[in-house]
Amino acid sequence: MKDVTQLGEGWSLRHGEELLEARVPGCVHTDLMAAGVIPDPFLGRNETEVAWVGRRPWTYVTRLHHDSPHERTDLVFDGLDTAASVTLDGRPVGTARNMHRVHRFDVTGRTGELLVRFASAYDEAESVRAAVGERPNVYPEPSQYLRKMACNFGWDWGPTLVTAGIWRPVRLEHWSTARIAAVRPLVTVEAGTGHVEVHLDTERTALGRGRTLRAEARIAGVRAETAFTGDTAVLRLEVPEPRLWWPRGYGEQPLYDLEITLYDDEDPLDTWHRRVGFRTVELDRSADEHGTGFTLAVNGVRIFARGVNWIPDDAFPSRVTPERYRTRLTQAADANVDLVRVWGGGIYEDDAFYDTCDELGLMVWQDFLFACSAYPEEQPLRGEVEAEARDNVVRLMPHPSLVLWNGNNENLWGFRDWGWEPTLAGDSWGEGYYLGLLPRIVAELDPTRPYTAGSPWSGSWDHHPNDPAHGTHHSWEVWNRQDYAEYRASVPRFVAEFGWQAPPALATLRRALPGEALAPDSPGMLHHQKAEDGNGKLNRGVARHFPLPDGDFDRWHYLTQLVQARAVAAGIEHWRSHWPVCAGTVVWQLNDCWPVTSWAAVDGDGRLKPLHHELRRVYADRLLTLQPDGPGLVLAVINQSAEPWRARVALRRLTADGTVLAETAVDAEAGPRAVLRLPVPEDLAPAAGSAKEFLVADADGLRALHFPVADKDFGYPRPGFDVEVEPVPGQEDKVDVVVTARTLVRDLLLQPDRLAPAAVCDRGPQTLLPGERTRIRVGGPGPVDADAVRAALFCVDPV
Ligand code: BMA
Repeated sequence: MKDVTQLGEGWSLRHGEELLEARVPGCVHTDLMAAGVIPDPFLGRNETEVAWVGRRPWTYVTRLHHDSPHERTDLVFDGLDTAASVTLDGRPVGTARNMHRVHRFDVTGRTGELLVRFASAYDEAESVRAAVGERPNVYPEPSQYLRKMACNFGWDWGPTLVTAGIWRPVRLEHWSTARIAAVRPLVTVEAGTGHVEVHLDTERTALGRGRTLRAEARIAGVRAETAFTGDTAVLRLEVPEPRLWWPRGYGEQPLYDLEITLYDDEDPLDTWHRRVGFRTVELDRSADEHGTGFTLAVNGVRIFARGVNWIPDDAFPSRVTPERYRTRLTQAADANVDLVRVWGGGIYEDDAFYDTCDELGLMVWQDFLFACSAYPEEQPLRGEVEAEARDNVVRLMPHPSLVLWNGNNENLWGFRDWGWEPTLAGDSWGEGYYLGLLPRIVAELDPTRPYTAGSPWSGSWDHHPNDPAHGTHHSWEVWNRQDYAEYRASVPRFVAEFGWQAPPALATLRRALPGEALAPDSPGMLHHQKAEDGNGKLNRGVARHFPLPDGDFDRWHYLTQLVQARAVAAGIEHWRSHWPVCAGTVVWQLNDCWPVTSWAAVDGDGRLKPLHHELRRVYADRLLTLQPDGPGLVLAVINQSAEPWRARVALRRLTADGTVLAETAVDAEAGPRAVLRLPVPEDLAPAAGSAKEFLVADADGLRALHFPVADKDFGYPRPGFDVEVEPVPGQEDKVDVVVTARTLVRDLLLQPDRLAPAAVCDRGPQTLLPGERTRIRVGGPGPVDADAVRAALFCVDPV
């Protein structure tokens, strides 16, 4: 039987004459930090100070002892970042130039000093650039000339910290006769029967060649076996009436253990195990009267995808543990998200990411790793791209959560719109990957899953790649140049990216910018804002709705966070109200990779921004929203559950002081997974341009509001409310904050980290009418009284 030894211990990093203790998996930056050689690059402006690290070669060293009776010993690196040469006892073992591949080197009978020498990623990229010629890139960095996480070179939310290191586990595998090289389970469901077609690839030693071996597969009490003499075998299993795997909110997530064993006579040589799930997935891209759709269907149920974009959770991805993946993905699930798009400027994530998505019922859309630049198709890149795609398609395809492969991020769009086409003047730029190589690999290895060439992509060059009427669309004009209300100007078929920035939680800023007198433009705040004119866009976004606070950082912070939440909600409420024409929204972005002002809903320290709470509301199965529609208003009753929603909707036209001017109740029934759009009766709609009236719709504990004018023009009263702090019986680490409104209180928000850095609460912005009361549960605030709570509460205030 194959025998595996992990090689995580006993590594050192050479730093001049010194040998520093090294972590494997890890990277140079984290080792240098642990040794006190560099400060934490995430704090203050240290990023700039440590830029030299990425410009140097680095060497990792350990001693390799092994003594095995097996015929073969392989040294297997799950991830080398990036340009590496490996030697053992002074003699070459192999080289690597791709962070996204597994490297396996035959080291049979060899021991001694093991060195892994990394060239600077810049040197490697620049030498490839010199060989293949320069290509356009949105960022002034050479990220497209080597196969390394692109955002490592900096992004509009990420630091430039160019890493090197053994970033995934390394081990020795000792084996004889044959080993399992790859297993590809093709899982399908037909007429209630589950089919698993297992494609097995093996590697044999010289002695094992030509020998008759036996492979056995087991799942759910069903067994198949086959004897074979070549390198490959196919086993077919039929599972009668398997329980189906569903996205969360649609059903359960049953997972089945699939076990493969390779035998030589009765002796097991190698085994493989994964959990798989039974479900079908289709992507409907048929043409209709609106253009070309883009609708996912799982087990035949068509789905409005409630998505978020995922970026690497740490600028040093080797630090992300399975527990951290679980925490972050649980935060997504808590926000009623059902789809996570792994964005192409990052990595193929660790298995723990996809395991967690399988369990939580989060559908995964996986980009191939190409983002925002023109990628050469010449060698040595072409071969690396092919090898990396094969490795990762095979690794990820057992996961039922994986529903879609996507060729790239924004490169088809960039070619057409961002001046690349003329600059390239016929040079290769990646089209051959997205429209040729990658779909061929997916069709060959993973034919049960859909592939789309890019995001955005209209389906063909017949339409502009970002045409909202065809396929996927990225909606960035609004954040860049317009008011968030402009999201309502179009109904794209699928919004794969859109978003709005806000600063992280205050406690995150205080930790990241120690000692700084915080201001929107204080040095650390500007350093931790990477977007082009980011603060200008933030300020203009606020100023369209509120007087821009002058010299009041806390209010600026509240308003920017509030506008972020409102903006994203405005987009989602509008687009969901147009299901099934629009079949999904994928918010840019769920998470951050360090403490930064960004589009994220969860900040770099894992704290929730108000947007996270808003997502929970607007991504819930049931959503009530009021939408402008021509000269009037529409009440959209949105129901994504399998049951009809029979709602009695109370509509009230109110004045700013709470006087009811008109009211009515309408019975509305939205069918299963359907939207009902009802015109608001004319006498209920507040007069256009009125600074005094607004409309409230309430049903089943949900509320929708419509104010005819911007907040700065509305006649809000000075907000008045009472605050009480109540203990929570039996839960000493929690309190309830009870707020009772004496006036209209708009967008009341508790920022729990102001009470204690680790405190959390269960509510985002909420609007109370005079006399209404809300209860906000706070976890971990420590001893607090009403005054402390008041200092952490914000709301819209006319002065
Ligand atoms: C999209 C993404 C990222 C970027 C984001 C915000 O284009 O694909 O490249 O971070 O917008 O600008």
